[in-house]
Amino acid sequence: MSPAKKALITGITGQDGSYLAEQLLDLGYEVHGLVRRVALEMPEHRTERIAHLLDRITLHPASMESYPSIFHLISRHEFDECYHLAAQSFVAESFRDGFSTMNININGTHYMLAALRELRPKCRFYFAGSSEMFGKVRETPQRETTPFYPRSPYGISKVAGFELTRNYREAYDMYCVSGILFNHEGPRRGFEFVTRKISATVARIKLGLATELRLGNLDAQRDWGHAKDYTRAMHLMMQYPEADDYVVASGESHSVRDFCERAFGEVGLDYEKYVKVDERFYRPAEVDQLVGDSTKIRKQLGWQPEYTFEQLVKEMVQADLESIEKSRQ
Ligand code: F7E
Repeated sequence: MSPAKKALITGITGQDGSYLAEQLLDLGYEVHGLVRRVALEMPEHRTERIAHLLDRITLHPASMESYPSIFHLISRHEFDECYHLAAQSFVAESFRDGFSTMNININGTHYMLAALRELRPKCRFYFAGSSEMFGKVRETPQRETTPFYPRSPYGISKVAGFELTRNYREAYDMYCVSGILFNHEGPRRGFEFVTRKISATVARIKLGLATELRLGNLDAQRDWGHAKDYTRAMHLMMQYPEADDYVVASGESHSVRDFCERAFGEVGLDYEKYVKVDERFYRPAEVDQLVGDSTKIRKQLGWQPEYTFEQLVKEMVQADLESIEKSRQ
């Protein structure tokens, strides 16, 4: 039997990191995670999404802002695959503090690539690209060849990471891929993102704990899928003999308003009675409409999403209802 493959996941405590870690463990991988020191100091708060995996994975403290800490970690383990998911990923926050978003997202990616090149040039590298790179879209639907036009410091940082990843692939003959993932959600999504803000507030309203939901632009349209399907796509990309870039998307676009309507409908309520538009949640520059064309990954790698939009919304609302009810017992 060949030895288990060793994978390193940066951002393992996040939504995608936690699903990916589960999937890699199921496939027999030895899973390592790079985490901030503070996560190890307060595991009950910072590692909630991977609490059920802690006895099966190895966590290493390091910082995306420190090349020596990344170098040190990579020098000590012969990783076969590295999934670089760590980032400041909240677009609105990137307008408030573009400098730290750029620093973590661009330099962090560069440090990972540079350390791998120096120490483990055979290790495969995955970069978490984003549909935010398309921004003010140049064509619809967006595919791998669509030009980028980012509309936020976050989007700009992802374009830089994408280009760095491509450049390491071409200049140093390293196996480096980028997944251009459209929005992907689920019950483990952070509360600041619109889908989870909606599902959590719907559950609170239904259970009498809240009376309204304040949102920004209800007309923004996104191509929403389930994070579990998208982390499966990350692994698939890394198994193909040649490194390449792929769009991962459902191909369906829905507005924030549609999401509200369906989520409130799930508990028998009319969203129009509860949703209030609040200027504070508008962004200085918006990405109005995204919809992806994922023909390439579907044809080349046989990827197919298992969740529909309707199932996604239902699962998120039900999970929030259950978790509030459980916390009340
Ligand atoms: O916003 C609108 C908001 O914050 C979606 C990240 O994972 O996906 C995500 O980025 C839309 C925007 O996600 C509120 O203006 C209205 O048009 O859930 P979001 P995002 O910005 O699309 C991409 C692919 C990534 O890579 C990112 O890392 O919803 N919206 N009202 C609101 N958004 C939020 N957060 N809160 C509101 O109250």
